[in-house]
Amino acid sequence: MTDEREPVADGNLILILGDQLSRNIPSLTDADPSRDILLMAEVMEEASYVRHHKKKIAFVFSAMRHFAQELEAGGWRLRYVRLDDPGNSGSLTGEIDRLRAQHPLTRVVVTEPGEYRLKSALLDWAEQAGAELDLRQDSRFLCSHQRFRRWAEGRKQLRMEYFYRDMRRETGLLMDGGQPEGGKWNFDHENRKPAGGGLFLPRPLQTTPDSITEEVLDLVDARFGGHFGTLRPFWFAVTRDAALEALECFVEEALPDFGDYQDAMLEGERFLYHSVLSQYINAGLLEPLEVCRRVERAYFEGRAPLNAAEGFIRQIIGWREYMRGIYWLNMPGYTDQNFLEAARPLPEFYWTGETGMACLAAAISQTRDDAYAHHIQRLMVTGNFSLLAGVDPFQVHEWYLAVYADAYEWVEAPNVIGMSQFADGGLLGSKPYAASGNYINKMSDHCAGCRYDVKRKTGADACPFNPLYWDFLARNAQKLRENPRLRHVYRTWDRMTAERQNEYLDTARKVLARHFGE
Ligand code: FAD
Ligand code: DLZ
Ligand code: SF4
Repeated sequence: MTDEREPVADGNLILILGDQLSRNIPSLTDADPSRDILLMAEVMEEASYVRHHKKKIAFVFSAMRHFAQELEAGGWRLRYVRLDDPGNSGSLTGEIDRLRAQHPLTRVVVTEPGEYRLKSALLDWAEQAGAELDLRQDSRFLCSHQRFRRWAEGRKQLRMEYFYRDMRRETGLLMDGGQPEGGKWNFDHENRKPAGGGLFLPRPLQTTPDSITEEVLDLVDARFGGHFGTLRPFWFAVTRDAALEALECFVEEALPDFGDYQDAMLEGERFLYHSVLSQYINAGLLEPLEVCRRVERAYFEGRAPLNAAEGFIRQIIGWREYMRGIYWLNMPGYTDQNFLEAARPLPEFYWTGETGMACLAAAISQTRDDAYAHHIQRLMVTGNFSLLAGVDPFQVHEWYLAVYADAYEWVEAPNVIGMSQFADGGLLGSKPYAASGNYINKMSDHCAGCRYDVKRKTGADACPFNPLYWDFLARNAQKLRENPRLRHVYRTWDRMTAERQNEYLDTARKVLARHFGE
């Protein structure tokens, strides 16, 4: 897949990143196949800036190789650099240099990288090399950085709901003239059903690896064997066609119940009614808007209820766009925030799943096996535990960035630093997502099989989330007590006897000692 034809000087060098696997990216739309040379490169720097899950690396490399094959079949001049190619420089800028040494192309065209880190590296490189770098806005997103900045300017508080309504108006999705379909913007109060036994549980589409993927799996096994996660069985889609099949499978089988059971968790059921499409959308195999239009169509054809279609579309044109806006508005520096001054190290069991807490063991072991956990597991189980225990948010952020197949900093960091760990002090969310074991018990069946007792608040058998919840509130009272959404819980704390408070704090101390060796 290496272009060895005559040197070219008058075209552009177009760099396509591993999460830009779409023909609609702006760096390709006006490209000239007869003059321009495309560059795609598997490089150690991208594969190891965090120790990505093995399945994530395999997914990205295999999807890159399949996309490169499509481009070549479409007549493009493409240099594809494999990780183990002799001479691979190890970095994307190094690969640009190597290609320019052979073809003295003056202009480098790139669709803007999703991560600040890589955008800065490319800008630094261009300055040092004296090269012309044409960075183009990523048109796969609905809201540009400028547009988000304008929206945010002058607002005392940034809240997703108002941003989302603008996106609905702008896209026309689920709109009835100027009004939201069904008369309401948001049907979330219908979306909090716990799952029970006897439900029909669909499975996301599972694809059998072809020879390209098998070769990548062997490479990942050999080169990244020490990284977190189980590599085989590998079942992700790695082409646009297969990702479209996965979308159809979701719309047909899971979408109708997506809304009702969005917050539910069930032992042994990893996906419930979630779409498991985020890795495909983030890598470019699916376009966010086409996914939303498909879901809207299912609603108008009577194949999915409004609470499901609206809930799903809100996640994409609302949360996903909003998270990206927050990230670029606050970088650099957003990932270093630590409003609650949390300083404990990430517990070892986040890497092994070896813990007696059944909810955490389930979330972490499926993360290890599938590089996937759904939103409520990420937010209310692994995220909630590290928040309550006071784990350093940067370590939590690095864990999330490494372990999920859909993890890129632009979407992961606002979810972790902002939404889950409240490390930005409330820029993104109005209160911390802190909860005792009661929430997990209500939304899941994990507690029934747990060695801890969710009903016990203190003592050796108490569910650790219970004492940690009060310890978190007591520890952070100075910073959180005046939060209007927490006043009632502080009133409950204040009404407890000093003896009861001490029982909570004492049990919390023992839990922390057990997990952090304090
Ligand atoms: P579904 O439940 O089927 O939702 C549909 C789609 O909506 C998703 O595919 C995704 O594109 C979008 N979406 C839903 N929630 C969010 C959200 N909060 N932010 C952005 N998009 C959203 N999502 C990532 O894509 N990458 C991450 O690295 C990531 N890290 C997260 C870390 C934490 C602590 C939390 C709480 C959430 C994180 N999310 C992340 C958001 C969300 O959990 C995942 O998008 C979702 O679980 C992916 O599974 P799914 O495709 O089955 O989603
Ligand atoms: C995630 C990833 C990995 C594992 N490897 C590569 C790679 O070798 N080459 C590449 O171009 N992209 C890779 N990616 C995706 C990039 O990390 C991603 O483009 C940046 O983080 C910007 O979002
Ligand atoms: Fe999790 Fe507590 Fe329930 Fe155990 S009892 S599963 S630790 S919430």
